[in-house]
Amino acid sequence: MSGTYIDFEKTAEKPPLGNGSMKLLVLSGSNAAQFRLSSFSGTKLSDITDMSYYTHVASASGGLVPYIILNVDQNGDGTIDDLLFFEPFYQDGSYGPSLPSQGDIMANSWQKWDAAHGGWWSAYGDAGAMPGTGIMTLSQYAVAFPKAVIANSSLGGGIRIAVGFGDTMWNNSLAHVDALTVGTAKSGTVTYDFEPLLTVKSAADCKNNGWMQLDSPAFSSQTECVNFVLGKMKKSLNQ
Ligand SMILES: [Ca+2]
Repeated sequence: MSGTYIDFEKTAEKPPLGNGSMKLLVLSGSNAAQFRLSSFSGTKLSDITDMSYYTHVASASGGLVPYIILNVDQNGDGTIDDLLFFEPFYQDGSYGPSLPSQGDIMANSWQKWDAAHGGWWSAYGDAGAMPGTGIMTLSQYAVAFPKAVIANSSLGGGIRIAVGFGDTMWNNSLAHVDALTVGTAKSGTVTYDFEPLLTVKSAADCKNNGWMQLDSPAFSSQTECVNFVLGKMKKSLNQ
């Protein structure tokens, strides 16, 4: 473990979906922990209607909240030309007065961030999108780059939720993320519910559609689930 950590775990404070969420921990801030989603490569920025996620941070100081990085191919030639950053810290209405105010960052509280309608900045200042008061929406950026699409790289998916990459100020940052939603009018909207893997412990777990919730291993019926538990019991009796 190189100072960063991602896990899916049961979350003490009830997450927006289910019982669990994705834990992101950076011990040494020059490292980063990131989740990468590859399902939207080739999606035009101008087609994105939904992009939101929920965060929960242990500390509100410094505005250090899991942020989104989009790998962007500006002209559709297959090469990544830019990285766009959505940072919750800039979404309180004071940096982009024409953008919706999404409130201040609060510690120990689940907060929703609307990245589809919030402000972004470009790694290279392209389209004039700059950190702070230079943030703009994806659709404003797409005016300058109408062919711009999300692009996966050889390292992973083109939509990333990240912590770190910011040196010592990120040291020992603990955050949780849940309910990442991405959608376009054409392909519909998908919400990702981050949950720990659930393993069957007894035959009772299989009943009342309980088998449908299990994923380590997953089952295709209650019978299959019960047989798996009975098989394990027999095996332990034989030993
Ligand atoms: Ca969840």
